[in-house]
Formats: sequence, C-alpha cells, structure tokens
Amino acid sequence: MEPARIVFVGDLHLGRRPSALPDDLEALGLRASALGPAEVWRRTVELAIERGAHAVVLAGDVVDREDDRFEAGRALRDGIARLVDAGIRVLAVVGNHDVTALPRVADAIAEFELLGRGGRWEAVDLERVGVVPVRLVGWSFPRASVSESPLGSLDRTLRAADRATLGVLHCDLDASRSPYAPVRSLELDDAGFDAWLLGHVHKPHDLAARPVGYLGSMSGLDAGEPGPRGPWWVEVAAPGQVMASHLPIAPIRYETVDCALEGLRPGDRADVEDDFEGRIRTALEALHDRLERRGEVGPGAAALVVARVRVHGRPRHDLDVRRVLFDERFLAPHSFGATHYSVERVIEAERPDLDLDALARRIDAPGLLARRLVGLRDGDDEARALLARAEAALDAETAGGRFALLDAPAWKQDEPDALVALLLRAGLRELEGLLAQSAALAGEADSGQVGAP
Ligand SMILES: [Mn+2]
Repeated sequence: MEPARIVFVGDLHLGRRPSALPDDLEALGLRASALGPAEVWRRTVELAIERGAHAVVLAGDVVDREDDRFEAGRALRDGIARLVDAGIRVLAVVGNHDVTALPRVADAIAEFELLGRGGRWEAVDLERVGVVPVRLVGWSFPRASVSESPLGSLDRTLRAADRATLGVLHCDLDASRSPYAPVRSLELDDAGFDAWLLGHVHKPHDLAARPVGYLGSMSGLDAGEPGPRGPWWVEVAAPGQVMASHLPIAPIRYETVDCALEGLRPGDRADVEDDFEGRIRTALEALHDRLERRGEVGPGAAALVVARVRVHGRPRHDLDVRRVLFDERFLAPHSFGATHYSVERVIEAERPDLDLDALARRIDAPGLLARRLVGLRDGDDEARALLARAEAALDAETAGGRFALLDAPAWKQDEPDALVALLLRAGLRELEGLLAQSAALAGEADSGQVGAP
C-alpha cells in the first residue's frame, strides 16, 4: 500500500495583509495582494493537486475576521472547490478567529468537512483503496474564547487500534491561563496518538524531528515572524511512522541580518551611508545564498524578503553619525536574481559592554536610567508595574488591528522574557544616547577650563 499523503495548513488568517512592505513595491514588479495569505493558500492548493495529496487539513484561524469573510471567504471557497474537484478531501477544525466564518463555509460547501464542531471531539477515517488508512481526531472552538483544556473531554476510545491516529487542534500549548484552549504537552502525550498537528502560535515547531506541535503560520505577517513559512507535507506509512516536511512556499519572508559597525569609514554623511549600505548589501547577499541553497527563495517560494538589520559594535563616530545609520530612509531594496530584499529597519544589538551595575551607582541622569534598567532586569516591584503597563499598551495596539500581530502577540507566546528584553533594548539605546550626551557636555566643560590641571 502507498503511504497516505496529507497537507496540513496552519494559521492562514485570510484577509490580513503583510506589514512593512517597501514603498516601491510596484517598481520591483511585486503586488501586495500576491504576497499575502491568499497567495500562499492558492499555491498550497496547486501543490496538493500536483503532488497527489489525499487530503488537505486546516488547523483553524483560516479566516482572520468576520468582516473579512467576503473577500477571504471567496479565496477559501475557490481553493476548496479546486481540491474537491481533484478528488482531495478537505477538512478543518475551527480556531478562535473563525468561530462563525468557518462553519458558514462548511454549511455552504457540503464536501468541506468540519471536525469536532461545537467543541465535541470527532474522529474521521481517511480510507482509499491501496492507501494506508489514517484516522483524524479533531476539536473545534465553539466560541471565540475557551479557558479550559479541550483534552479534558477527549474520549480515549477515539484512538484507532488498527491505524495511525493524528490529532488536529487549535490551542495554546503550555500557557495555562490562556483564553485560547490551554493545553499541556503532557496531555497530548497521554492521548497516545501518532501525531498532533496544532494551530494558533505562528512560529512553527520542528515537526520533521517529531510530529507533535505547531504547524506555524502559513505566511509571516510582520518582522516578529521570521523564518520559513508554509504548509506541511505529511506522509503516513503505518502507525508510528509519520513523516512531516515543511514546504516554505510563502511569497514573503521576514528575516534579521547582522551587520558590524567596526571600522565604518569616516567622512561626510554620503561616505557613511555608502559604507553602511555596502555592509548591508554584503549581509543580504550572504542571507540570499543561504536561502537559495535551501530552495526557500525564488519561483514558488519567497519573492520578497523583508530584513531587519541588527547592528553590532560602536562606530568611532559621534551621535550624528549614529542618527544617519538609524535613518532607514536612504536604504534602497537590493535584488539578487528574481528575489528582492528590503530593509524594514535598523536596530541595535544588545550592548553587553555597558556595565549597568556600575552605571547605576552614578548620581546623574544616566545613573537614574541605569537603576531603572537594573530593576527591570532583576524584576523588582517597580519593574512589574512597568511591565503591566507595557503589556496593556501592546494589547491596545494589537486590539486596534493597526499592526498585523498575532491574536496574542509574539512576545507573549514564545518567551515570557521577551517583553523584558524588548524594554531593556529600548532602555539601553536610550542610555547610550544619554552617555554620549553627557560625554559631549563633559568635553565642553573641559575645553572651557583651558590651563586648569
Ligand atoms: Mn488562534
């Protein structure tokens, strides 16, 4: 028998637009509409048909918002119709974003199968003559917010005795107080399934190493979602033999590149810009070589790479030159073959050479700021209040939909310390500016005391 071939689709968020696109997109021969989730969905459908998939399974958050349902719904329905025509089964579980949109599509297209509708676990067998049979077990969000683990109501007898059982779920893994179906890794292991393919968090796990974890978003939508994005190709040869491989077919990709500032050519503004731009081009070229070798850029993969440039080290220049570096407007896109690279912005790497503890003993403005940063680093009471305010501010930004972030922002989902790191970075940048200013003032004071010892 041949193995079962299933395409798993993580968070699509049809209707969202990728952010930080370059102004001169059209001059590069690119269109915003061909870089977003609808395009990666179209590519997924074509690929499933070309490679002869037996099923396509969506893990929730397919449609981003209810009011996007016309445009996004059309793209979804078109793809489902193409797959169904090709004899491919299309199944989905509902995520927290599409509690009404997805059931509506399922009601309109008879062949589109919702798994676990209304928050009740459901098993479906994929059976076809000459193909290894597979059981899918899934659960759908009954409403936008669910604060208890769906695994609590999983009936163990849904696991098949004679074939591989694959779990499909949209959930918040190891985030116990989450309102998005919090699930513990241990609960997944206890179910005894052959694989768990999950939606919700946009950073994919290495499912090729072990097929339990997040599929990741289908397309990066901002600089907080770096790395390859796309669906997963899963082959099931027997129980316990589930092989997953990532298909990085998203047309846009976000990356961070590193750029050293040591030895930056002194001179006027144009000289500094030229030297800096040359260094960035070298860094982007190295990135391009790496991505091209892996087949992650070019036709059918990323056409645009939006890069954040992280600078390291101290240029031997004054503050004005630093301002030139962080004024990204002079940075034009670079193209290597048919792949375009734009600079999203320039950020500073953390400064391990700043001795915060020593600076915190100073009785001036940099000393005051350094004391606050030490508190933030060590987690004192004042820092906790600051973190709560920052979290509320970020939530307000994301709730307004002005930024294409996740339903829960990346800093919250991936690493709890990320918000501290974010604030520390901003604080250190500020501190460096203050130190440069006070050094300049001290220099002036010195020169005013000519002849003094
Ligand atoms: Mn979600």
